[in-house]
Amino acid sequence: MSKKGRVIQSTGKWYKVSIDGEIIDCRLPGKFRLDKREVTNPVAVGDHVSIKLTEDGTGTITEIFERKNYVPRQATHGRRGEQILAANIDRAWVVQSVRQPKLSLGFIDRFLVTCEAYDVPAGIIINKMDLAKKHDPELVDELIELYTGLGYLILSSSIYDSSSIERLKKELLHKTSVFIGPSGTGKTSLLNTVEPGIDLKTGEISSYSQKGKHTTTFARLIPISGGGYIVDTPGIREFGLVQIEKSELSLYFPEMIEPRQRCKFYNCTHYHEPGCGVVQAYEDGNIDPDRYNSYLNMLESLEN
Ligand SMILES: Nc1nc2c(ncn2[C@@H]2O[C@H](COP(=O)(O)OP(=O)(O)OP(=O)(O)O)[C@@H](O)[C@H]2O)c(=O)[nH]1
Ligand SMILES: [Mg+2]
Ligand SMILES: [Zn+2]
Repeated sequence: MSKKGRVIQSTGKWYKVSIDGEIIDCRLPGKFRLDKREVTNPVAVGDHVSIKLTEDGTGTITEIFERKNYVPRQATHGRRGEQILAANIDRAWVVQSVRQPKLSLGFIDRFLVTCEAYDVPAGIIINKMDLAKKHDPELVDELIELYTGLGYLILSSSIYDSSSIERLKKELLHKTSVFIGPSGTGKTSLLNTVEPGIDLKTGEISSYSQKGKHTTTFARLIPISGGGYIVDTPGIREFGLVQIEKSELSLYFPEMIEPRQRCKFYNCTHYHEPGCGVVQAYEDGNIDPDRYNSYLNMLESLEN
């Protein structure tokens, strides 16, 4: 008998598929692995699938339905292709902490570019605001102004500040959301606070490196009360940018869309070329220096 469900967890060979609330452990036939060479995981958390039940109570995935969208990152460990972090997502959140571990603007911008390129609405969470010191509050205010101006949703939060949790909860309701960020920024803690009772494992920060210890080890889709789902993902050190044409990178920076139309060369990379509208906009103070710096770092990392 064939049934439709949603993949809520994937751990190597086995996939947990939720079918009207019932969870079935499923296998994936080898042919799906051969079909899609460019991705390292043919089925991802959030995928809608058909399964066939087997006699022992497990199942076999027989069909993967077309994805509305997905969040990819460049595969790590020298593997070619991309890894799908989560599929069929209404909003992908990059979770950073103001301290422990320290904030990475490069991570945020690579994440946002990827979301732009893959049509995933993005949001930014700056967590652990209770640990803010010295100039941190002003810095976060500046980030909120910058990214809001670019059209992104950005929230500051602390698991000890209930109003920030209520604000976040409102954005998560009736949506499938995913939390992505470095280890230790509080992705799982936020989820536990938004949805008390699920009691997922969280981990200490290493006092030596001030980084997380990779407590969450596999992505998992969790239903939230009132409606909606959150995908908690394992911490990632770097958010590897997927392959994008160098001359197209600026299409994924909202503030460059208009000025790039004034570039003298159609394949301008907005770096060394004469008559560049983007460099002009930067020199006129209309593009934030940190964002332009992120752009140049990404440009350098791309192959073509
Ligand atoms: N002070 C403070 N600590 C927090 C906050 N959120 C999380 N933490 C702490 O940060 C540590 C790491 O939290 P986790 O939720 O495990 O972080 P994670 O992002 O899920 O980490 P990985 O699963 O390794 O990717 C835990 O000790 C949490 O208690 C916060 O808002 N403020
Ligand atoms: Mg976690
Ligand atoms: Zn240009």
